[in-house]
Amino acid sequence: MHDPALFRTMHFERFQAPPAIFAAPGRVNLIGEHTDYAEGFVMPAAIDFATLAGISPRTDGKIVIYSENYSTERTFETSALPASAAHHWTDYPLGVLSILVSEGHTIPGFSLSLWGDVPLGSGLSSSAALEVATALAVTSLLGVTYPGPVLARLCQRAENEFVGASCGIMDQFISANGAKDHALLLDCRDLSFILAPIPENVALVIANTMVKHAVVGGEYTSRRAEVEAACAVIAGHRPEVRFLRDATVDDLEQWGHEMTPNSLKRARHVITENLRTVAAAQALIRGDLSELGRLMAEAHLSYSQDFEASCVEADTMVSLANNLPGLIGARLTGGGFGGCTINLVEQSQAAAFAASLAGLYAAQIGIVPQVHICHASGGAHRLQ
Ligand code: GAF
Repeated sequence: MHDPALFRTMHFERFQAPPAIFAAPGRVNLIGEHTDYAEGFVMPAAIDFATLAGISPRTDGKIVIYSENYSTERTFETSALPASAAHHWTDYPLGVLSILVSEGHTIPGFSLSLWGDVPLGSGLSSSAALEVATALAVTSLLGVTYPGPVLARLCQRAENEFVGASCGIMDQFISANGAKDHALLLDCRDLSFILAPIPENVALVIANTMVKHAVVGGEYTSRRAEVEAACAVIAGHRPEVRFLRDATVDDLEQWGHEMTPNSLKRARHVITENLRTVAAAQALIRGDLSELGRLMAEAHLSYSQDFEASCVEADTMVSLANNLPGLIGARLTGGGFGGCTINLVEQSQAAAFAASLAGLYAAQIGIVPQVHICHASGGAHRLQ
């Protein structure tokens, strides 16, 4: 189904109408974890795994959504769209529709086909890819074009307000605005960004621990609450601190004793991670790969020890990578508690690195991991 022509044929045969087709990528985050909702910095790249959305209009007042991945079709009436999540994959496209309605749009009938190869539950933003692909498809039908950052914010709202996941802006932003061969340093306060070229001789090797990751509920949400509690303590003394983005390590030294031990550690991760992320972007831009690798290693330790968002499998994947030839830097990427590690690896060594890492991990953990050699890709777009 990688072939858009096959996807077009599939849609046509099912719905007897030619689709307009849109693609939105997943992402890998090089550094800057759990900093987005603290209005801090992140540096993700879009990757060459994506969701395709094919759309054609209908005249019977129905919205029919078909997922090729789940081989399932669901039908809704435009006059009675669900108002809340049903804990089903359709929550993501329906969430986008719900936000578009809240923006004043009237949703017409349409047929929507979906297919994606972003591994699910792996921390590579399959949900954001689905939301952004759907949003591009539906807005094209409406004849509306939103700038990438605005589209990303609408999709984040779909996830926050409809799906019920308290994620930040990173995943939707990079899916909508990624640039081929570049990482993107995003300031999550004002959504300004700069692109940092990834040198041609550097591969993004993504190693899946095969431990499932989820943003809805659970540890992601409790970490976010601990971060916000730490911020509230500092804001009690310095009201100008609205998010941990505004706080410093000195603040923790002064007022950390008023926080729970966990909140203090979570805040230390977020505050130092913001500094590391900006420094990492500068290192990448000036081509200082050894400094970038050092910052990624430090970020992993902070994520594992202070934020406690890693797991035995991810720590093992990172420490095995650290001993392999060609490694520039390795860390757990994404929301945490499983998912994938990102390994920046010299391109010439990438295939051997991937094979060795998979073998060592399988021998030590007893699970065969998926290891992908990826490239930074462009953001969401219409396919011709
Ligand atoms: C998940 C969330 F969706 C992002 O907003 C971000 O917080 C990330 O975890 C952690 O950096 O991907």
